[in-house]
Amino acid sequence: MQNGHPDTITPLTASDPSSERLQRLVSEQKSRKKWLLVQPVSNTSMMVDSGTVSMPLNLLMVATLAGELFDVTFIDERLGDTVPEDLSGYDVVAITSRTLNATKAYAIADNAKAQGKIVILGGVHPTMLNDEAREHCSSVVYGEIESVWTELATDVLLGSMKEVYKASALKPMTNMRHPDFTHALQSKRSKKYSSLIPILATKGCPVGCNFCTTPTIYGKNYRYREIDFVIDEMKYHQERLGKEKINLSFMDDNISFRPKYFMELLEEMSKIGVRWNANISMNFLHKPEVAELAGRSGCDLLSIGFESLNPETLKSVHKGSNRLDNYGTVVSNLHKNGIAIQGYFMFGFDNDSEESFQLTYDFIMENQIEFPVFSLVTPFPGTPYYDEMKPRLRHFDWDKYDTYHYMFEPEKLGGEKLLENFVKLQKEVYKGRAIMQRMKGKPLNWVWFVNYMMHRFTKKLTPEMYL
Ligand code: B12
Ligand code: SF4
Repeated sequence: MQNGHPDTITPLTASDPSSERLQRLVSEQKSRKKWLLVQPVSNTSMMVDSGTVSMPLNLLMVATLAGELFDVTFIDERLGDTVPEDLSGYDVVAITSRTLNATKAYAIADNAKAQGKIVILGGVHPTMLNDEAREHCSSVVYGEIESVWTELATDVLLGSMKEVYKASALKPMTNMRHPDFTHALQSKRSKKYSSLIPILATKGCPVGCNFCTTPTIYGKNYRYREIDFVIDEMKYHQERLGKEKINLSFMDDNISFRPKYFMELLEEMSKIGVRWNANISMNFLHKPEVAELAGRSGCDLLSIGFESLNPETLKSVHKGSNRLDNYGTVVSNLHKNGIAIQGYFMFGFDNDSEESFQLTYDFIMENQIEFPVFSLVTPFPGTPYYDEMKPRLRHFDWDKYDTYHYMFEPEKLGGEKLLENFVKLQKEVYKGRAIMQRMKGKPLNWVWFVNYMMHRFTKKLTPEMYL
């Protein structure tokens, strides 16, 4: 037990021979090997890594496992901390990467490799493009670290690394351990982290949108933790911070994919007084009792991928969870229960026309969407959409894969009209008058502040920024 929180995973079980071997190797270590864990900052020109940043739960999970056997230094470059040029103090350099920071991750990896370190790359981008990533490191971890940890840690101790670590089966998540936040709080700059506490209840999303990496990596799998363990982790944070009203942010791909689990989780959360937000798909949000329970359990905001108001586009990307005739009902159900909506809208599809922008504007204004987020459709490497669009892609510079660069010429609109309308829509939605209309009657809270920041930001936008 740790501060009343049960240690739920037993990675070193006596019954598993590979774990036994790892245990023996650990006990034979003369001194603990030193790991440097890095969250690279991206080189992208847009707002992506600026201001307050969210605590990287992915790298924290790596640190939590590694910290049991090794000495861990945790560097999150997005805080302003930098990786030293001279890495002589470390044995292993392990770096997480998404596509938008892959170039930076590779530069750090190349430097570590040149200094003879064991270099491990993990995260979405190395998983999707492991041949490319292998050029820059000793080993690539495919997917989540938990499923390969015993083998990886053993090989580090033996000094004999494999090129790729890929589990034949995913480990159940039911009793996943809670992350050790002390690693992320090592930095003097950790105050730059958002006050939202990252937490995970489920993993995977079988909806199967063709632009998303989740179905490619985790397939049709949808796993979840025991509700008791999730609640226990929340109580641990309440205790750690000395207050009941803590703000949690679920890192789940789609927290509501299994309605029964979701409703049970919310019922339990409603008893402990936390506030929370999450990504969610629309699959059953049209049912009033779901929004009612979400509100009662402390939900402040839900992030919903509306993506498009064009049924042809939704069909073309296989977004089966979105039914246009439900959009309005979903929004009003949530609003009735005091839940704000972060609505994601994508542009740049072949079916988009000038009318798509007007339709989106009208939808946002009529439904008073509090926090609309606009991005340009980005075929991420490894997804079916990437394979389909590859011959038409304008960029293979990963710094531009931040969803704020125009990736291909959409058939109906052409590039110029796409960007002109994309910029105009953002400016219109975040004009002072439009903000007042969308936010009318809403409580004066951080959502207003975000709108104010977006107002300032969108004023400066030009089509050229997205080229
Ligand atoms: C929650 C989330 C966010 C949150 C929080 C991000 C954060 N601070 O971590 C917010 C809302 C801020 C966000 C923002 C964005 N996101 Co996002 N996000 C996610 C989501 C749904 C879950 C990520 C997560 O934390 N999962 C829980 C952790 C525990 O699991 P994990 O990430 O899979 O990590 C495991 C493994 O990858 C592995 N691992 C990871 N790193 C390492 C490192 C080593 C060394 C090893 C060995 C293993 C390892 O072990 C980990 C533990 O099991 C993912 C989808 C997904 N499943 O990846 C998209 C996803 C990562 N996001 C994506 C995108 C595009 C974005 C944005 C660009 C969107 C935008 N336009 O603003 C920004 C970019 C932010 C940034 N600077 O990186 C894409 C990235 C695609 C790509 N190829 O890069 C994803 C994959 C969704 C998609 N469309 O496919 N995101
Ligand atoms: S609903 Fe969201 S998480 Fe699920 S496959 Fe589609 S984009 Fe990915």
